[in-house]
Amino acid sequence: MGVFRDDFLWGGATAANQYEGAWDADGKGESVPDHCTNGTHTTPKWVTVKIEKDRLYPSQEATDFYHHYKEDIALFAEMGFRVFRLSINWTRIFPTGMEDEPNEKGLEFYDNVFDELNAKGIEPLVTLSHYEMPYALVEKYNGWEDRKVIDLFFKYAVTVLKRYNKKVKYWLTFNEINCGTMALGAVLGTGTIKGYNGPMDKVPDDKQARFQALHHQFVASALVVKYAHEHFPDVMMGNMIAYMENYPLTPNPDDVRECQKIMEIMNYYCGDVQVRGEYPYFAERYWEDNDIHIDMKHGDLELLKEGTVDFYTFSYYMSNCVSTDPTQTGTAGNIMGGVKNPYLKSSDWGWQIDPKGLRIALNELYARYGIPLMVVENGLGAFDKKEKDGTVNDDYRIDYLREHIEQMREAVKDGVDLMGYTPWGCIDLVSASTGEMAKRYGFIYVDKYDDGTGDLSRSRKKSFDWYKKVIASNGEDLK
Ligand code: BGP
Repeated sequence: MGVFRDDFLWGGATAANQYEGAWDADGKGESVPDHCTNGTHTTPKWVTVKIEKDRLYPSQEATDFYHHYKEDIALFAEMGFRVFRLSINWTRIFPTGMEDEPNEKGLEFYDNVFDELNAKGIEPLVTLSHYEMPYALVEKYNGWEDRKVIDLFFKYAVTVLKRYNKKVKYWLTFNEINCGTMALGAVLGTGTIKGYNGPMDKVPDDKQARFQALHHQFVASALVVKYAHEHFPDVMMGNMIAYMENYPLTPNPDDVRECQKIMEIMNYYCGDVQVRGEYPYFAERYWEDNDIHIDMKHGDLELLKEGTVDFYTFSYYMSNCVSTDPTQTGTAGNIMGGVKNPYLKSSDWGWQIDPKGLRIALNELYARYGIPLMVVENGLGAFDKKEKDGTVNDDYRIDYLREHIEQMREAVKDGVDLMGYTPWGCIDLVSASTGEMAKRYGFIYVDKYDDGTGDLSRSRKKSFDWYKKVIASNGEDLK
């Protein structure tokens, strides 16, 4: 008997906005990432109100899954994938989010993709919204701040659930919904960026709008989960949280309490609503301290109770330290901030590598929620070098993944119910935080570069064969 369940869902994860490309093909509308330029590790990407001719918008072509899906799915099948995580691009189905009728061409595309996956015995795991808000809804409603967006999202979700419920069993409502608790979540998540033209890290931070928007997303998520449960008893509905383990830098109780506060709001606020069906006890104090006033309608709180998820999924890349000492300045990574941990190494993008943190996270989450868990993103964004003979010797990626899988095994032995594992960017795609191609995660290399050049051809990296063995042995052979 192996450690992982026999039906463990091994696979990989992607998102339409970073992978699909074909941003204006077959009637697709513009979504927020189509308005985001490229950036780098040190220069933030921009959001522009208009699409400007002299700028590069990496998501617009991305790595073109739209025209390569058959080839890519064949490669995933060759690795033995049992599941493939992708998102449906809302603007492919409802170009502005506001049409009465869906775009049939967009629906057909996903029919083809799901048929191809099903034919290869790969379960699709579908995220309904992975940072893909229609830009028209940003302009009209300031994104999720306006309650009207709930109905528009519900219409979209019902359309795709009705169409694909026989082809897709596993669904997630919002990717990393808890990004909305952080300033950057205005771009990656709540879409509360109406009229904003500028770098992603300087978006004016409107906490009131973000937390109101989050409330609307919770209601929308619950509505969709409830609808799916009532109409399609075979589907399983999950949430998705960007989970980052945080440690107090010292045993100073001030650091410990500060760390606890960060864990509460960043990691648990959203998960508690989606799994337990109610706002956590600490929410009111947080709203009070931050002058946040949530406008709730009659029936919202009941609905949250009726639309709780069946399984909890999360991304895990790194951990951070928390300190109240103002002289501690070094930040870890470009996405969430935090203070450096003297015991850990970092990736080239400053993300601290912490495999044991994954075991800790799995145990904390299982103790808190007691429902099946799935790690739907994890991986190492790295500079890859293509050798003359075309190979990419990405031993650093293999090491990273091996160490994380080892810790997942420990967590399963601890008693955690873990359903599956889909490493992020199983094929190279555009980075969400920086818009780069140079930050690669894939087992499959895609010939595409930061200046927009490349012939989009696919090739296997060293990690491709390694991961194939891992899957074939159900996680026993990690050598
Ligand atoms: C998560 C997102 C993904 C993905 C990943 C890696 O936050 O859900 O969309 O991109 O992080 O981040 P990055 O692309 O910035 O390296």
